[in-house]
Amino acid sequence: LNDAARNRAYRRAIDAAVSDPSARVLDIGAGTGLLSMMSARALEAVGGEGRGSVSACESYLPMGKLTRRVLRANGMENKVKLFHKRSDELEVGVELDSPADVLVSEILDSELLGEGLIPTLQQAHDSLLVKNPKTVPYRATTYGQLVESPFLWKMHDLHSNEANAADGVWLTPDGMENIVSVKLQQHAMQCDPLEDEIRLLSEPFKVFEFDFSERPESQRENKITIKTTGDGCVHAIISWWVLQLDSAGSIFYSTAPKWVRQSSIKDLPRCADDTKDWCDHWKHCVWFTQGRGAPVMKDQTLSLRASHNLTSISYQLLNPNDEACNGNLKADHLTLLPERIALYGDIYWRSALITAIKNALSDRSPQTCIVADDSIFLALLVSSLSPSSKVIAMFPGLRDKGATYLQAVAKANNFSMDQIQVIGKRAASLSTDDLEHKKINLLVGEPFYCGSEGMLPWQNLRFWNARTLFHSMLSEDALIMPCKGVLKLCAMSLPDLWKSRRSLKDVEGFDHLVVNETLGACGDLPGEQQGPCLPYYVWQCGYTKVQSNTDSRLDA
Ligand SMILES: *[C@@H]1O[C@H](CO)[C@@H](O)[C@H](O)[C@H]1NC(C)=O
Ligand SMILES: *[C@@H]1O[C@H](CO)[C@@H](O)[C@H](O)[C@H]1NC(C)=O
Ligand SMILES: CC(=O)N[C@H]1CO[C@H](CO)[C@@H](O)[C@@H]1O
Repeated sequence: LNDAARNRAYRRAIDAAVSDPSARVLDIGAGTGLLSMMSARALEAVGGEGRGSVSACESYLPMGKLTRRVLRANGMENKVKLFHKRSDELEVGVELDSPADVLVSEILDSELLGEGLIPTLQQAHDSLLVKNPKTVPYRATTYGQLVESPFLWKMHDLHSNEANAADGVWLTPDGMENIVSVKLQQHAMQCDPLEDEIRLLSEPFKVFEFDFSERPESQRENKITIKTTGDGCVHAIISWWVLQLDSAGSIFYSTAPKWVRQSSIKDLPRCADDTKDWCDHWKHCVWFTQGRGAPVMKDQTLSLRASHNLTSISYQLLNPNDEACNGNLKADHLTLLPERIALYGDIYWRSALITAIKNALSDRSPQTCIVADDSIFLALLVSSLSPSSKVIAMFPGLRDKGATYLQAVAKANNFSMDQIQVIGKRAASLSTDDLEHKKINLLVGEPFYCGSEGMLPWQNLRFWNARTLFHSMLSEDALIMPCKGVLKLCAMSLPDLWKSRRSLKDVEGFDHLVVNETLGACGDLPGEQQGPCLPYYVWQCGYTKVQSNTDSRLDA
């Protein structure tokens, strides 16, 4: 809603599409009702009041209530018919008097398809729309570009990075290179901050086109021939999309990276105007190529197979050098987020943990060690460094998958599963029976809780909570690692992020004051509604500047 370029583009395209006074407009996924109100206003402008109609559906009830408040605030409650339903629960003859001849919608995510664009369009074309309806947007096109980027490589190739660390610990032993990996999917990420680190290895290429005025196929495949523009190693495919909003082809909106928006490559429509703001709601997508990536030479011709199903687009580089990617992942396979793969391959982080555990084990041999969290790294490390210890892995998130994984890598790391017990429950459910009435000598954690990724940093104080719960089971000289947590704060200027979340007033002529409390906007709000705490990687926040010293701390 704060994306003025998007709003303006929709407004212009809706004004162009709603040209017939008897138009029946359908808005799927109404949100605050902005597109419906734009349609109702366009209808009035062509004298369609009382003749045409605007119907909207919003299935998420709290949002639907907000839609109603916004409609009321703008005197539109009688001009837009709102249904708290999914579009596939609407019927012509029940909610709709007749099939709609204009479809307006904005159900797009960074990857384009993730919010169900295809099934929604299919059902709308089958049941809710006339033949050859007008649609806003008119068309979406996805693009990709081959890049070399050590930063992105570290986010998925754990095996090679672990080999470089040469510390003898193998989360991904030889022959099991993919046993810990990122999900084989597009990962939404702001790529502009990587601009100086990325080497482009091809021009942007077109991947798929989606015409909203036709019933889309459920799946398609496209074999793309790409000429490389430099020597290097293809670590990833970065992709984005461009919307053509009007049928005439004069209104565009693009989520392309900065380097594409700034160069004027022919065939690539530029943004309607180049004032597009940084945005948090649509990022670029990164598809990691397998393993070390595909080495290429300048002017080489590569084949890329792109395919999509109902909800996502995937790629396969058909290159003799590309390490074959085995789609059939085994049961012992673990998928982690790219940021965690990068951490597990980080030589400094590894050596800090290895040193801490070696120190803890040096002056005695602990009999009972608890891994309080989901750390496969620590479970493997303690077992392998101290064969005489009993290791109890809580693995509250990984559970059996964690046990199966440890079993698979045990031999390569020289430990035996006999010394490991995986509990697979929360800390509170550990009993003295599990410990065979022995005391805990070593309590460790990274901390890492599977499923808590992307939460606020203090969620990791859960380790402290576990330590408190285990208190009576700890031996007198028990060692706890980490022994201390320091939560640091600093004030920052984040103008891009702030702008993208600032409270709303007028959006293309429609009063949105009523939404800012519900949607949790920043700025100008009374006291405690101000400053919602949201988890973000700072490097993903656009422009940033540190505004205070970084020594402010809260000790735990
Ligand atoms: C589409 O493909 C992705 C990636 O291959 C897969 O994860 C997803 O389950 C598939 N979705 C459907 C609806 O088939
Ligand atoms: C593996 O563990 C055994 C038994 O503790 C030990 O004798 C051996 O040296 C270890 N091997 C390696 C390569 O660490
Ligand atoms: C800054 C701003 O527009 N604040 C508004 C947020 O929403 C409340 C409730 O509708 C309004 O009273 C504020 O004026």
